[in-house]
Amino acid sequence: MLGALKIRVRTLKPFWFLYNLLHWRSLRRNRKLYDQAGVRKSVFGTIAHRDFDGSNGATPWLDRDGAPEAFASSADAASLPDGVAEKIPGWIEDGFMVLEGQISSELVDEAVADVGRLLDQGVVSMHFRGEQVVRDSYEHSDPVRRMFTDPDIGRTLRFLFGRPAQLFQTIDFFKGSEQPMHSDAFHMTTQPPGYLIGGWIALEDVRPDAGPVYYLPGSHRLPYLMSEDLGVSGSAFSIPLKDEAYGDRVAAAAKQAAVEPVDFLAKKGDVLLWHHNLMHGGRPVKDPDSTRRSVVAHYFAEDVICYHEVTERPAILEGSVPVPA
Ligand SMILES: O=C(O)CCC(=O)C(=O)O
Ligand SMILES: [Fe+2]
Repeated sequence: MLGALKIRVRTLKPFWFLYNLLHWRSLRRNRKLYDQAGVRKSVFGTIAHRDFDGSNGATPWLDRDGAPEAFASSADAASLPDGVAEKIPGWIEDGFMVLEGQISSELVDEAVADVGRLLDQGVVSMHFRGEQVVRDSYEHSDPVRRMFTDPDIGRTLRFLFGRPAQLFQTIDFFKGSEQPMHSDAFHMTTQPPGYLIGGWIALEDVRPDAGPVYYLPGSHRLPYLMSEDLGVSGSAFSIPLKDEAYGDRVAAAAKQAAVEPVDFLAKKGDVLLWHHNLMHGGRPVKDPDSTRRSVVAHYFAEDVICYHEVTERPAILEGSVPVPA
């Protein structure tokens, strides 16, 4: 009963307008960006893909036609960390890359111990999101921040975006997430689209029965699915619930494109970077006693509008940190 009421309140636009007003400090950066995008709306109101003029702005350079040639003639490729330039054609084609053993075992151990300490001290707490997770440990944990602001990762992100990256929103998982198939573009949206990259770090070796992350190579090149593709509509006061319609559309798009999922059997310290529109999810946890310690971050590029297409809310970027490149 209380749960249903909570869901109902969370669909009400006036509730979020007040919430956004309380976060005016972090939302005021959007005024300039909305003006540049020709959006004549309050930065405290709802925002969704249909509010933009359809031009979609500047597509990330590696998503444009001719990206392989643009990459081949890029002088900046010399700035990439060792071994990464060879992975760029795979990024263009498949929408992900793995930086094997990028984070040292010592730093991973430090981060795991530090999140444990933060939980014990009540600085962070468990949230239920299908599974128990810790949100935004990077805001409190120096080792977690050090993993995600690794300069090799920063240089790679800067190259992929063509702009500096900001670290935002981390989620620590203790067990497999079993997350339904999705692309982050629907949950954590940017305008122009394509300026968000998922960064996932294995904090232990991942066993096949522990609910590995999976991804669908090449699915990032399918059209972005936005609210107007779902056939759901809200009202002047409420935002529609979209999860079910979205899940159906994603499954249909993957089936039509005949792209098959690939499990990521990561080793401790491996980093997986995925494209904003790459379909991915978490496999079922077959062994209920298994753990799958991992932590994921969402990086966005500087000077883009960040919002949540699913809830039509602007993203509150409080706490986000620049990633040195
Ligand atoms: O760790 C997982 O299983 C998936 C996490 C994910 O999809 C995300 O955070 O965007
Ligand atoms: Fe995701």
